[in-house]
Amino acid sequence: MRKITSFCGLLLLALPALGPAQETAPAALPRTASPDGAMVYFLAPANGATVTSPVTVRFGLRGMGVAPAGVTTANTGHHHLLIDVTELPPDNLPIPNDATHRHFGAGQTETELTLDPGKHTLQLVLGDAAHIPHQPPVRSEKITITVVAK
Ligand SMILES: [Cu+2]
Repeated sequence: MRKITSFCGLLLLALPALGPAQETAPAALPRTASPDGAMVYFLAPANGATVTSPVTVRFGLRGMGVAPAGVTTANTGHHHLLIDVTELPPDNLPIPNDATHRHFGAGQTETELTLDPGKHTLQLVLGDAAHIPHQPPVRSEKITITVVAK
């Protein structure tokens, strides 16, 4: 009898704690601040350019520094190149890592892209040590290029 009573007491203590926790969304991941005026942009190709594949893409960054993924030095990040992405990934989660969301986690500032002939869009997003966009996000304009056969 005594055992049952104390078990019930534990349940009563535990239930109120479980209730609200189930209703709240998962805790937001910590964001890394970006400084005022930070900007990322394409050094090449130019918006509207007609190019042949492979395309040399050069990333520019102003007001911040490039650091490999995992480095938490203030005001640094690494480049991410979004290829033909119509909907930006969420700013509060790590940027997806797939064929259309390329990570340059070694601190690279350019790449050679193989693209099919046709129109393509490119956009850069800086990510922090954990691949999460900064707060506020540091994103380039989305550029459109036309790839033609050689
Ligand atoms: Cu990344």
